[in-house]
Amino acid sequence: MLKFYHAPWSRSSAVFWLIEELGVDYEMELVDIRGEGGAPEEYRAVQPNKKVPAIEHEGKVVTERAAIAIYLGDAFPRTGLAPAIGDPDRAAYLSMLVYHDAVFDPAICGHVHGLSYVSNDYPFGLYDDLVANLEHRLSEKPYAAGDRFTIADVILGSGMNYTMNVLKGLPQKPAFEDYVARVTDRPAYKRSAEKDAALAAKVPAFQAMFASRD
Ligand SMILES: N[C@@H](CCC(=O)N[C@@H](CS)C(=O)NCC(=O)O)C(=O)O
Repeated sequence: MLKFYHAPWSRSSAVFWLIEELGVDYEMELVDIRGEGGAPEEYRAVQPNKKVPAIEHEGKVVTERAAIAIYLGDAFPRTGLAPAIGDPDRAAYLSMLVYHDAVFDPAICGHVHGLSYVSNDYPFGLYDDLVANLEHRLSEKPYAAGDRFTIADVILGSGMNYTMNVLKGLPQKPAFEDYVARVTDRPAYKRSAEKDAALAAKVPAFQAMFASRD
């Protein structure tokens, strides 16, 4: 049985969506990353930086969201959401999936936190280059890997949805809005979002946050 280490409304929510897309049986272990002192120290034995997501499958632990997404797509190929080796879409699929976590995620964080740098300072390059690249790609083709929905869209769609609509770290460009609307209009996304919101409602940090807004 697949074990999924998760914290609601976090980067592991993309893996939650992915698991719903794949329709695999799993057991969820909630990790309290928002309590006093962060995730419990014992969790470091699973994820060395105490971050979610992580998975355990057939006795092996996989960490880092991009690796988890690639692993799950290859381990559960039935849905065809991971272009296999030899498939012409695999190059763009892997490139965009890893681009999200290696470039998009850190460049957005740097931008939101006011980090000023030149491209060579960090491996993820410039925020403006990222925005231009995404706008170009998503104006040309409907999905991250081209003409079909793949697991790269779960990762990129999840990240863009959050950063554009919640974090406000990505401009509301028509190509971005259309893309996010397209990829989140899937039953698996809606199922995972509903379950994740129910889990988030039980997290004291979110309860306090919402109470303070009332
Ligand atoms: N590089 C990690 C990043 C994951 C990550 O940043 N997770 C955050 C949640 S959004 C976390 O677990 N934070 C808890 C902490 O840092 O203590 C991955 O891609 O899996």
